[in-house]
Amino acid sequence: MNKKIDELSVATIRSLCIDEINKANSGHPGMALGSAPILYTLFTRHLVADPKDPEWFNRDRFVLSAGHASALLYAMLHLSGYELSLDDLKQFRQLGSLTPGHPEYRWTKGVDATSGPLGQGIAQAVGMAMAEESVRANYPEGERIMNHYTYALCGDGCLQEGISQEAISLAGHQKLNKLILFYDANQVTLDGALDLSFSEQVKARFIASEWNVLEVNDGNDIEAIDKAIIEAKKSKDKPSMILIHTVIGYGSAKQGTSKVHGSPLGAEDGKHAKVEVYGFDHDDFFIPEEVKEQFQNTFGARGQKAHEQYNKELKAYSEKHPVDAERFLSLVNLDVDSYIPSVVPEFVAGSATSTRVASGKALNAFMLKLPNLIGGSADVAGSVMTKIDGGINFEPGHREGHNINWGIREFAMASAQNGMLLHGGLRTYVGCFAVFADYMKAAIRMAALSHLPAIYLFSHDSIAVGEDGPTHQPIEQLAMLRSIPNVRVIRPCDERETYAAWAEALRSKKTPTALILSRQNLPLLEGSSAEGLAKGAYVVSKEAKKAQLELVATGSEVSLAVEAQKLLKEEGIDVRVISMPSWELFEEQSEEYKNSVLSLPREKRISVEMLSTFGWDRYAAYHMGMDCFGASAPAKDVIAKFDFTSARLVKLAKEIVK
Ligand SMILES: Cc1ncc(C[n+]2csc(CCOP(=O)(O)OP(=O)(O)O)c2C)c(N)n1
Repeated sequence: MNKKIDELSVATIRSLCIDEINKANSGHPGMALGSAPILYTLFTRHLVADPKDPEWFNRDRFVLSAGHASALLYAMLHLSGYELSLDDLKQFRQLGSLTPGHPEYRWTKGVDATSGPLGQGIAQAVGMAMAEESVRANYPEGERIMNHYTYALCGDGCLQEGISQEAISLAGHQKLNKLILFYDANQVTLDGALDLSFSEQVKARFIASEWNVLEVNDGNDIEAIDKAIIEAKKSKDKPSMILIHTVIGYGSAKQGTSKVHGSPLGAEDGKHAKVEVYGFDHDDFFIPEEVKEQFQNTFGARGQKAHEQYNKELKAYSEKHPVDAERFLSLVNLDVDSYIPSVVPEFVAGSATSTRVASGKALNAFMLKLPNLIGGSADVAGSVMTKIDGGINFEPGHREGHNINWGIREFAMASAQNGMLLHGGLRTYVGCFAVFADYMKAAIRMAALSHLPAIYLFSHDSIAVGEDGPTHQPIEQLAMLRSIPNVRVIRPCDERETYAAWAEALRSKKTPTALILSRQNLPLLEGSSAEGLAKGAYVVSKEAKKAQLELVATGSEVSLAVEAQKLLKEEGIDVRVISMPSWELFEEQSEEYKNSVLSLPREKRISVEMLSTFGWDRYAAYHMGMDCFGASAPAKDVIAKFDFTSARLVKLAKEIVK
């Protein structure tokens, strides 16, 4: 090991960080400067990835959980030979640049995860490590095609967030020994010293969560960091946390204080740090040739060699296991269409099933065809119907299992699902009661922002939950989900629509889907249609001659609207019933189609959904919904209390027609 080149390289990285942030006059130098030796050691001595093929499937994954230290990641990616030029670094945080404020997946090559909302990166890394295990275990001799580490870097902030503990606890339980987390312990956060708000024994917490814990006393000691990583890689049955004592803003006159957390050093302090502390007296954005060579000779050469070796191995593997290799490649490329049956099964006329049970059946039907489907729930598998029948649990010793017991950790579950999808090779789903979608909201937003086809199964979708009462009865959750860009919400009305909703969710490549499922039985509707569901809304029960009104309903309320239609007919009022399981799918249709379904003016339309009416104004002028919390009682009594009946709908319709 050449100490001189190590020091020069770290000085270069730190100087680049200072320059990026100074030029942008915005950014977070604190952690970037403190953590530079950690990432330098990781990239030049351990991380296996190929900058020429950033998506290479068997690369090590790296998540910058402390996404605010993005300037450091960009400097690393540039030096490591990714498609990120010096000009890109000079455009740090500018409109349209490849170097946005926080790292964005699918935007900057080499960025393995979108990060910045603190804590979520840890859970994403846990998901990646789970995916790595799952993919490997689901192929014969899987270690030949899937075998890598997952690394993440977090700070004090990530570990203060509650999600970190959910994720850490899960990772320890799952014995994810190929997960290595660096903790930049600089004892400072945005507002000041960490002891203003934190006095936890972090090491003890990790040990209690069944992690392997290592410590490096000097964050500038590259050999010590290297040694810790070597040790961590030897762990056989525990994830590893390497606690590294660093100095925030190392080199700045303000080092060690929160003043350097999120403000540029400025020219004077920048020069002081570079020249006086790092011994680096060069123009801004200067990179010495030796440093470029160092990265090529270490990170670059290692990645290239490993990738070439992998390609040979994959070729040999394909010869020995042609069918598995083909499956592997198509699933890695999210090429799942051929695995999704296009024929919709026959359903029993006159039957009634809750859509949660229908979802469980659909899941099991798809599972038989789609071999990489994996998921589970936050301890409500028996209620949300998330189990694969006869399937085994994903657990240490049974990584081939497809049923994940996430435990009661909704936020980490949703965030780790993001990690699994970022990793790739799998289709995933997670489930819980609809009311707890709130616990997952920030992770759902991240899925949407990261263009991940996550699937959420949200059951117990209205006040019809009954006895569990208002704490468990969703009201505003659908409005929340519908308000997130790039999220598809589907609330099917019966078994047929539920099956179709699952197919839609599985076909999605870049959009998360939330399936909203009932606890109570819903009749199979004569007019329900899989093609209609795919279009988001359709006429489920036509008017007799000329509609005077349109009833637009979703999920459990579609059958209620059909019943009201019959009653209205007896009173000489002709209405059309529209099933509208998904606003988002409907909005993707042509104007012509939309106008053919919603044919009357908005003033002649009633929305019917046993949830908040918030947002329904776009489609209807009148609403039958729930704009208050529910109540605890048997479902029929709750529904009676809030008068969610066809009689009320008939009354409202008559008033409007009058
Ligand atoms: C969920 C969330 N809350 C708040 C923030 C704003 N924020 C960004 S960095 C930071 C302080 C983080 O402290 P630490 O991890 O110690 O980072 P350092 O100060 O060492 O850069 C805060 C509060 C955020 N990005 N995410």
